[in-house]
Amino acid sequence: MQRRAALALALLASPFALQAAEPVKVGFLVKQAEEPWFQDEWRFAEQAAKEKGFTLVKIGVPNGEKTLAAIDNLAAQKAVGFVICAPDVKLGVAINRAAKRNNLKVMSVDDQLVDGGGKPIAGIPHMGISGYEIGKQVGAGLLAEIKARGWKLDEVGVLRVAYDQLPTGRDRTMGAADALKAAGVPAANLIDAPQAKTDTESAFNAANIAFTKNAKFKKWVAFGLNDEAALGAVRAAEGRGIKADAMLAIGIGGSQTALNEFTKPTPTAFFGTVLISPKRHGYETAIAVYEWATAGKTPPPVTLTSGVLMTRQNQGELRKQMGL
Ligand code: FCA
Repeated sequence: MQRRAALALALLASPFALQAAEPVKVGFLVKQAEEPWFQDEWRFAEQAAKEKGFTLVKIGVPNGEKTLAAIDNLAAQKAVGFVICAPDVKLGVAINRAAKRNNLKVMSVDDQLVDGGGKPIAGIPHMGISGYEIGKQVGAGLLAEIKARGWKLDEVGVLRVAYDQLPTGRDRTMGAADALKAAGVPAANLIDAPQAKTDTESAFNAANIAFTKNAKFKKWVAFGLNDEAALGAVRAAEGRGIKADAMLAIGIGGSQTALNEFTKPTPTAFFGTVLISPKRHGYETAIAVYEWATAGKTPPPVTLTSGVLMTRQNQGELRKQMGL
């Protein structure tokens, strides 16, 4: 009798046993899949998946509609959760709701999700960079090179390629602007160039307008929230005949966008970048969501990572040190 009961139980349990044998799925949703930074994050998240034995589902989510569709898609695939860098942080409430409805764990990476009032959403763990501090490193790097070139602070135009609707974007570029102002760059030399998106083309367009309006400056420094922003400014300057001897830009990232510039035989005005870690952001967040869903280990509410200035000279060494 007892044996029969045990058999019946085993039979009952078997559909679950079958399900458990299927690999656990974790989503990784990014706003700009074509950007090298996000390719790197995906690569390191894949590494995590391989090591821990789960399946990574990578989806590009360029807008709100695609984001919500991707979450439904993950639910249909029986994923346990996802990491997301959303196309608009104000989608936070909708993303949280969709995740909860589908019983999916959600963690944000790079861009922290906010509610309607702009406040981070409690219950969505986040890993991002220390935006303001890293911005200050950009500023310090520019100042050191301004000094090395013997430029006077008051003759230099400062181009801030701005994407202020994204808090980390604003923090980063404000950190750089504050560092330059604190060192004595006149506030009037600071020119904002608002970009419509966070890619090179948008930065190029924004910078072009700013250069046209401020032709009085013959020397420029530029920065933005990422390497693409800084690069857009460099390309726009080149188009107007402002070359590496009169222009200096430092980005944030250190992925292929920056490396391509560093490997050109003749140095461009893309002087450097603050190298941040796609390895930590991709690998650690993917594992965090996996362990949260499968072992009940809640990730810390906020983790902020640091960066280090990378130039043509130290790129090889630095990337090696960071395991890239
Ligand atoms: C934001 C930017 C990306 C990258 C990331 C760390 O999402 O748009 O380019 O800098 O933060």
